[in-house]
Amino acid sequence: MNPRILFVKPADRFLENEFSYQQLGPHYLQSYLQQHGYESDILICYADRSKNNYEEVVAFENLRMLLLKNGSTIDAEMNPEIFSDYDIVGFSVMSPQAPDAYLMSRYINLHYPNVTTVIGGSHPRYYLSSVQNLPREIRFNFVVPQDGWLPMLQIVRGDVTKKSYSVVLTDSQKKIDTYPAPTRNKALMERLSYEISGLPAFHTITALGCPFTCNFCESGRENTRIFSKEMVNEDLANMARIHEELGNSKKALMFFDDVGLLNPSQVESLAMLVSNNGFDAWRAFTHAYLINRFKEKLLIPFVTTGGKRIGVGLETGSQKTLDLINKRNGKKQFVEEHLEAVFIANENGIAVDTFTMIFPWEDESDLDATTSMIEAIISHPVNAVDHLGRPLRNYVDSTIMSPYQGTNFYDMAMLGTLPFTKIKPNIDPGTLWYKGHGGGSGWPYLETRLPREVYEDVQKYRNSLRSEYR
Ligand code: B12
Ligand code: SF4
Repeated sequence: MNPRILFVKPADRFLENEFSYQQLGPHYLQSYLQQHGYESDILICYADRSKNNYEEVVAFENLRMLLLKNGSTIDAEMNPEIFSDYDIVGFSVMSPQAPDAYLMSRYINLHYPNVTTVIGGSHPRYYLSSVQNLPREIRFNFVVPQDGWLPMLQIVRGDVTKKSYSVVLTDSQKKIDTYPAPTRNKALMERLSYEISGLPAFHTITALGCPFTCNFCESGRENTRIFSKEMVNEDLANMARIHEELGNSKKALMFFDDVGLLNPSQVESLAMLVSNNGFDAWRAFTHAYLINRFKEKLLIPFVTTGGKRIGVGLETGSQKTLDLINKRNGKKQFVEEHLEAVFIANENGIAVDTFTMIFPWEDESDLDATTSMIEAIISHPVNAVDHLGRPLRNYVDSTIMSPYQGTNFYDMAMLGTLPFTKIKPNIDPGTLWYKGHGGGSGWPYLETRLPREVYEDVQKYRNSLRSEYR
């Protein structure tokens, strides 16, 4: 008999809205196992926001669960006894979700020691040694730091055995173009509430990794790997079908790739998939350097197939900080070029979602430079309207940089070469987030150039400039 398998997405207590985007990792693994004859369920945990303490207290009492079973859905108070219904429980974990994942593994180890536990996702990828060395009562049987497809199949087939310690299964395929499209569950997607250009939107990705090398970002060290065009097409068709089943007469799509618009021929190919599947609006990320380099050649195929917004990491208006970030693989990138890229997009009828950060070495003049850049962007007109007839507006996002393990800035901080900065040792992964409630950020620092309050006041001001809609 096949084992009973459950994937768990732990709660995101710090997020403003837990149902903007779905966490896709378990859905890629679910369809892959299905292809090999194994069914599985997915448990989406989320904070019970009617409880006052849900943010600080990591406990079952302030959690709810959405259980997606084959053909049925249960939405109820969290009941950890549910784990006894399964033989294998696999957690998909990003760093801020780690405390919740540990709460559940502790419970399973105590009450159901026969259940096999697995942890995968970006937390074990970048914090492998701390996950591998968790105290016995929290320990996972298997730790999967890289690709999950083959290790999960090995576990399910019983090709690998549990030990008294955490067994690490590392697999990193050069190519990912044979994997199936992720599962798409209507009951979950019905709850998602993200809009692009006034239309309901779902998201997907077409590639992993990034060709650029920003020092604050883990993806800067990951090779770019691309899913097959057929697989992406199938995924888009599945999403389009669910939009229709939900009665969304017009529909939008977002590509969450690290860098989604890479070059003109790749954008043309994506644009074709978007329009063939009947999407009315779409959004993707790109790099300012690519807009400056390719201009209309990059943007026209996007905009003529409903492309309305692009997300671009501008990071800072301070040239000193931009130089330190290494935004362009060792080559100089100027702040003026970033602004120019925004204006080129705006003239072509595309609104820009600009991401900026506050860096712990910045003084008042660095902060002022970024604030001025943001003010110029937010007041710049976009040459188009959205699907509700409103003028399209640029958007700004101001976060405080968090040096995650797996980034060059983290390594520099450890070596003491990151100016004015000391980060907390043995940091609680639950505080590792840079965008959450009220647009605020976690605080991983022991020392910074200016006091925390100064940075947070600037962040609040910048975020107050955001437009009401996107
Ligand atoms: C889309 C996205 C989001 C979306 C959706 C969340 C999601 N996880 O899908 C949103 C906007 C909500 C989001 C939020 C955040 N994100 Co984000 N996000 C991404 C992004 C761009 C794509 C995720 C994705 O779909 N990947 C595709 C799937 C196939 O990859 P995967 O999830 O890693 O799964 C594979 C393996 O990890 C493994 N695996 C995954 N789960 C499991 C489970 C088991 C049992 C097994 C065996 C294997 C396994 O198998 C899969 C196939 O190989 C990634 C970067 C990237 N390219 O991965 C960043 C990324 C995951 N995000 C990151 C961060 C920092 C955040 C935030 C903290 C930002 C913030 N707000 O402060 C929050 C955290 C939210 C949370 N859940 O706690 C970091 C994570 C760093 C870390 N140490 O965990 C990443 C790596 C980006 C980066 N380079 O900085 N994110
Ligand atoms: S910040 Fe963006 S462009 Fe830079 S390495 Fe990360 S994903 Fe790539």
